[in-house]
Amino acid sequence: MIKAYFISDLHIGADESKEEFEKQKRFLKFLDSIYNNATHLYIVGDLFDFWFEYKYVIPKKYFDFLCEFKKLVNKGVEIHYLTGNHDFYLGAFFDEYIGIKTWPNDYEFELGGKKFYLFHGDGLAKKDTGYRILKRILRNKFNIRLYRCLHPDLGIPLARIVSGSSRKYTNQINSLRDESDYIEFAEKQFERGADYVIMGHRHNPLVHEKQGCKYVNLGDWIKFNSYGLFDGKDLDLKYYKK
Ligand SMILES: [Mn+2]
Repeated sequence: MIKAYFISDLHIGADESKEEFEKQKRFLKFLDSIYNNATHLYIVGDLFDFWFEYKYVIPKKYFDFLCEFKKLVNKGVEIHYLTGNHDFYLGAFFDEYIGIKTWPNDYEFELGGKKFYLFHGDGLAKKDTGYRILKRILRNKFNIRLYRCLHPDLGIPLARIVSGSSRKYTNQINSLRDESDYIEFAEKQFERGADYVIMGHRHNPLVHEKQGCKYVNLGDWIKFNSYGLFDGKDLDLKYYKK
């Protein structure tokens, strides 16, 4: 029996607020609630508000979540993690130490006879030229190596500032509430043969259907606590309630 869960845009570790703490608790409960039936878990980007992989250290803030994922993997749940614009550099840590497969861009696969296309969705909006340039800089190998030279006690807080302003910028683009670029992109994937297109980044849960194909935007866990669930027959957008 297939129970595949899809989540995105949790932005764990965004700040020190009470809301952030509540969100983290909520998400840990969610992970606990799927422990008994999940077969797959797909993280479609921006799980952490900031993840950058150093050679020797990992941020202690995320320890609880990494343990939960390890528990799921040990139980036999297959976990995939696509990079978002906030966790843009996932190194070998996830695969080597937790058993999570990471994908730097999009990821296509077949499950239960259906073709899935997954992508975080950053840089898709035509108005988002600024970000597309930034993405090239952030993902440049030389720049990554340069950033790694910073001590994590400096590098992580610095990245948090950048990450915070990037969140504000994305919110601005998203607040236009123009879904047309995303729908157009999803329909292109339908034409290429995808049954299901799943994205995030918009922080706005959405289901768009066309000729038996479905585009689901996963929303976020800041406002909506939304997630996708594929039970082997159909894909639905759901909302987690305690
Ligand atoms: Mn995003």
